[in-house]
Amino acid sequence: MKMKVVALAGGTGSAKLLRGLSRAKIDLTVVANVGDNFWAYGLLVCPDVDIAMYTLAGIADRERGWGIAGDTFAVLSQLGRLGAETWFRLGDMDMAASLLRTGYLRRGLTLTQATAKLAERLGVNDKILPATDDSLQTYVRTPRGLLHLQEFWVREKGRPRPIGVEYRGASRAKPTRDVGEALARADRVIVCPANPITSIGPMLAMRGFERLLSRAGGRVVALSPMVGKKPFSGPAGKLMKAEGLRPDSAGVARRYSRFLDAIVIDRGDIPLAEEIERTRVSCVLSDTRMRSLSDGERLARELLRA
Ligand code: FO1
Repeated sequence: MKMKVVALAGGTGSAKLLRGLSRAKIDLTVVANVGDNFWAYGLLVCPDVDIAMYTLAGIADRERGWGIAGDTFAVLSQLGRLGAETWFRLGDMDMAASLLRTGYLRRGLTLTQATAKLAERLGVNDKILPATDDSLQTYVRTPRGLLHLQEFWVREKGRPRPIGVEYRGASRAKPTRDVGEALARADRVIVCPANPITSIGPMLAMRGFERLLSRAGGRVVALSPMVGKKPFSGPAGKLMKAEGLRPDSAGVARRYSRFLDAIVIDRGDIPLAEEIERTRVSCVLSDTRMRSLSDGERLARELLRA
């Protein structure tokens, strides 16, 4: 019997590890963040669901970290000509998934069902589950007001000073039954190297999600997204500070300490190991930077053993 592994995933950093995990001989279920979901051009775009789907289908644009390799932007150009704002660069092929998804949702399918249909058509063998079927979106509080995560990160290029984060809808959103069942059955839960505030944070903000993790079948193990005070990608450091967390692997371990059994951190962060272990999270040292597919495969193996 294959080991049942559930990976909690966000965007770019997570995708690199998912590529490695998909090559291990495991039964993989990805629980994807929905806090980045964004209505653009009348369509629901689900960046973290889609990057997981494109990665596992082998068509992701790995360089950019989002969208489909070789995509074009003809529709976006025409949208611009017609007067739309085009700062959110949704590619032509990428748009196809959002078009169908929006249609499925209008016909009454859940996001989970819509995702399963799209992933199947793309030949994905692993399971991809949105963390919730309810509306849950991340907003960043800044001196210029409240900005949706995509407005903060893409339109404003992460420049406004974040003061805090709001997970809109979190008090009503519930993890889906599929997510609950996958976690209960899991032999191992892996928290991908994702932004703890904007990628994993929305999941943890849902009532009951941390309890599901604490009761998960197997050990819960994270790969830290931080090396020193820098994240692999994105605005994790700034947002961790805004939320009162130290922007390093010890801050990540502290945020997850209620449910985490072990964390893999970079060898360069060895001075943090003792502090992490004091939170009763065991610490494994490794080379955590993923420069190649083989780094992702090696880290996947280490996480399955940790
Ligand atoms: N990121 C950008 O930096 N610029 C973009 O124009 C952009 C468009 C985009 C379209 C679809 C999609 O699924 C993702 C897209 N992203 C873009 C990535 C996205 O903003 C974030 O990196 C993720 O939300 C973080 O996980």
